[in-house]
Amino acid sequence: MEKYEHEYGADQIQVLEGLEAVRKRPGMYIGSTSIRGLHHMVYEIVDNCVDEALAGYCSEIYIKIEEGNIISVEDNGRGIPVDIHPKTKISAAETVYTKLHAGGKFGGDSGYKVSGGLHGVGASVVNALSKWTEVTIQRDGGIFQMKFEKGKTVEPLKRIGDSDKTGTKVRFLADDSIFETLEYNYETLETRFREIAFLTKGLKINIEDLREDSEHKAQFHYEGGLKSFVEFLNKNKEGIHKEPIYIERGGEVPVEIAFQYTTSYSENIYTFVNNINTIEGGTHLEGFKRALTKTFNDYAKSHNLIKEKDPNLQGEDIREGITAVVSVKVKEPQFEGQTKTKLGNSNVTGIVSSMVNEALSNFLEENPQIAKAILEKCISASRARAAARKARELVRRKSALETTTLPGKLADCSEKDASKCEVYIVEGDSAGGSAKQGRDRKFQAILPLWGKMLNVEKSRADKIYNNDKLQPVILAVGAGIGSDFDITKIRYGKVIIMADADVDGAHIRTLLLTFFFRYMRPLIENGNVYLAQPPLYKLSKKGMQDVYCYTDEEMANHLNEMGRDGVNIQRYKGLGEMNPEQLWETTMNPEKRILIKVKLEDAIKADETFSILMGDEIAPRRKFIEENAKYVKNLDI
Ligand code: 28G
Repeated sequence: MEKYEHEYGADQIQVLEGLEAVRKRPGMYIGSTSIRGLHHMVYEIVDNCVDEALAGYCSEIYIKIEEGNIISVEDNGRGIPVDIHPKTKISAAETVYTKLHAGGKFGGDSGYKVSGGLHGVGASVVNALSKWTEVTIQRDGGIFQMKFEKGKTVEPLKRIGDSDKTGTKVRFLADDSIFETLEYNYETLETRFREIAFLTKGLKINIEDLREDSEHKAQFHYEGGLKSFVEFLNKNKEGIHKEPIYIERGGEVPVEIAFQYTTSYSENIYTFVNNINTIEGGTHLEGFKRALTKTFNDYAKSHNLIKEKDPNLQGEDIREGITAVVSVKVKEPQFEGQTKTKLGNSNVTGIVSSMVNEALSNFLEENPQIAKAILEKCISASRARAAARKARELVRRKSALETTTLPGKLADCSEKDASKCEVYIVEGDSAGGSAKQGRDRKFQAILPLWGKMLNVEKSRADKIYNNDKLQPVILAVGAGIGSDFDITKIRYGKVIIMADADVDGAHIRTLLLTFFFRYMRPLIENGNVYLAQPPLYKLSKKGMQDVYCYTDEEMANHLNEMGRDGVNIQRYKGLGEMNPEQLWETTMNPEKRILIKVKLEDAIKADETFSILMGDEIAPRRKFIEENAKYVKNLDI
């Protein structure tokens, strides 16, 4: 009891002021008030269940989206303590829900929450941003309940019944005067809870959508932990060894790692700190990469797979085709980087790398077949990289010699400030011609592409440099590719893909997006890639201005407005059917056009999509196309 002393010392007014601050500046505490922040409300509560699971007391969580966008979360842990502090007369549970705990996740410089250490952080923020919250606790033989409105206690904790079970249940309705929307996206929540289940071996997570017209539910439970995660990530790829390699160590910085090599050429390493996806990597990632490079090189030399005098295999070669998940738990994590998702704690590098060195070298000694298969792939990656370097140098030399470094087909713009410039990558020569005539040549450049594009998913970097379809794109963008890519060198602030609204158009769009995703990812991350949206229909009627429609729905609405009689409907099958003026008016004029920004919401989803669409496996591709048969609406890749 003594240890609560100082925690309960703060007086009640202080507490209320604390939660008022949350309502005044919600973004500081929950990240944003968009749907993103709304989803964070659920994550904050579920995090508390996960903490209880990590402490070893909770094995199952139930999450429900109830009618009216009420969220219900229940765990079978110990239940939040209900004892009342003699001085403040407030229960421990009420304190958790009304006291603003130091260091909101998004607030200022304060520390982040550490899973397994700081129960309840975030619960008061969720409470403050909810119209109402209801907490029900089972423990000490009883059922206890308390209720809040906008963070204020309306019913303090009281015993409402008996129970021999234990656990916590929280229901809340997010405040619609704070959030832009209350419509939770089931898929988003499901994806995150699947991820948490992978990251928390053995934990059962149930999610159910009970809203009208939505019938979804799922249970996630992985005894394999990260090993299952890697199997999941590789489900559409072909492994070069059967099972992921798995490493787990406890201690001061618990580390769990799984990885598997596939026949693909891309490198997919996902890292987590305290279950938070560290998109920008950091010291844990460095440690893992360092150990991979060292251990594989040591093994290759000592087993004569490469000669003693040969140069070492480079990290890049050793990571070709790898899918890995690295998860660490750090007591006081320092997050750095633009989006604060880069681990900074410098001691973590050595901890991870020495652990992986030891475990991996043992593994390779015990599994020489697997070692050989992986190293053969690394060695051929290394050869391809050498060829790619030559090809790249050739491109560079060529461009240094020629008066212009730009591809011949490019019609460049006159503006010199790259941030104001746009390049339209246009499918087909005829559409390219119209675009060249229709554009505003001050700031709009046109690069026509024609013929069959290379599928980068099935090729190595050397092929890409040499490819006559991609080379113009690389040169026009002007910032290199792969690990050489330098976003500060891009020649256009907007790279706009303009393709027909048909199957072929969708195909070329996907090929280009795959290329940008695999070889110019910062371009997507930085929001420089756009899709032009040409109209699907033109409606004309005597005495009225022509109306362009971009969707079927829009057309139906306009037809009703215009009165259907005497309206001529032209369906555009391709960009080539529009004359330069029409193309400018409908698709290129910044005042009128619709541009779709390509966003990288979730790299895991995007990787999955591209390996399904572009990879070797046929069954998942058919399934994906069937499931997404409707014209691609959601362009977050
Ligand atoms: C259902 C939705 C969200 C939770 C617990 C369990 C304990 C706890 C939560 O303690 C207060 C402060 C530091 C110990 C801890 C129970 C120890 C013993 C808990 C949840 C007390 C918070 N018995 N389960 N908080 N600590 N589940 N689920 O919130 O000293 S929060």
